Amino acid sequence: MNPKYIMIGGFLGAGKTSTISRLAKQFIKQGKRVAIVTNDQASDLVDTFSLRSQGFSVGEVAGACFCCNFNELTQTMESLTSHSLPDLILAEPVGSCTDLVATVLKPLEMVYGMPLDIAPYGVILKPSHGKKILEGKTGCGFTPKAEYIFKKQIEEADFILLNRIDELSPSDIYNLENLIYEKFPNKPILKISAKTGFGFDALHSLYINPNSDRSTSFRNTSLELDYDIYAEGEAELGWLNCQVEVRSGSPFLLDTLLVHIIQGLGARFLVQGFEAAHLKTIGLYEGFYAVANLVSNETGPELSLPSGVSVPFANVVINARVGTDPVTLEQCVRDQIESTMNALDAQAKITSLQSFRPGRPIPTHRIS
Ligand SMILES: Nc1nc2c(ncn2[C@@H]2O[C@H](COP(=O)(O)OP(=O)(O)O)[C@@H](O)[C@H]2O)c(=O)[nH]1
Ligand SMILES: [Mg+2]
Repeated sequence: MNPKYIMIGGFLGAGKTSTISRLAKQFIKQGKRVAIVTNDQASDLVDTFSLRSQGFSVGEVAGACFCCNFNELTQTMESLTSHSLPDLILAEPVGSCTDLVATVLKPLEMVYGMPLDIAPYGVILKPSHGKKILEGKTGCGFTPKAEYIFKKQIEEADFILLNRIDELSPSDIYNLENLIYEKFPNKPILKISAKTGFGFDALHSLYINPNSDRSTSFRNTSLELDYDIYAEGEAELGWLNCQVEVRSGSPFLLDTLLVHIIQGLGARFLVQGFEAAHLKTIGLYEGFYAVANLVSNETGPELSLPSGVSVPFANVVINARVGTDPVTLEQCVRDQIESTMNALDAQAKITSLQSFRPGRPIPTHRIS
């Protein structure tokens, strides 16, 4: 049997990492060998730290997206498969990328030598931004060019994963489903919650059921994409990854540290009118770890993986994708770190920091 390549797309903060983690656990429980590939425009990716902390075998493609760094994607897969061949490779592309069928899935199938069984492409719809963008409401937080990417991601999906079902009322679900049917007729929708596990049996069987493979309507979408709008939409987001060492004379709660950072950053962006696409942070100390997130200006901070521990030191990784320029973003993050240190009576040393706008996507291959 060839390894199955399952790529799960979706906008920043849609729930890709949470879905991959839950699916991986489900597959491992069944005795399957699973490898995960993460991806970011820079190094110091919270998702990689978080998935590795959960015990998964993870390879990271850093510095450019899968589409523009296709050879590194294949090399990473080869290094993950060199000792023993996994049954499944779960891959998470960058949340601001689209055109992934033409630039990743088709090249994997047609150019790459490794025999892979490529699963239908599921894209997660993020309700907080999805509702406003699909309704065509102006002032939803992102510009029309960034919204263009969001819609193109959904358009190229073989099926849509409507996530965070645990938070939606029956009428929210009804309205969102109708909006999706209206804009993307005939696109299958699967309702899931990566938090509670709702819908995961159906998702799991979709991936292992041979009838859902290429013999069906798999990847018949030929996406028409304006790369100028795509590039400008991506470049409207400021991108920041940093690592910080935090220490204090008296132990502090790791969870409180992370929530304070995320909450404070969220408040700064809200006040200044910068839309937060996704803020996430992980804190690590001697085998303990905690993760906190914020996925839009309207949702509060969430301690997604609590640690419950008090620590004298923590290595903290912060990733922020926000609708503002990188210089302002960096200043906000530096100010917030300082204010959190004052609140917790701790000291911080920033050991690495990258802040930039994503460059124009130039795919290694494009097979339309
Ligand atoms: N309530 C709820 N939260 C979720 C769900 N899926 C993901 N989240 C949260 O949404 C945030 C972003 O999730 P993540 O998987 O990192 O998104 P990604 O950027 O697409 O990889 C995290 O705080 C998750 O805990 C869900 O189904 N329900
Ligand atoms: Mg992620």
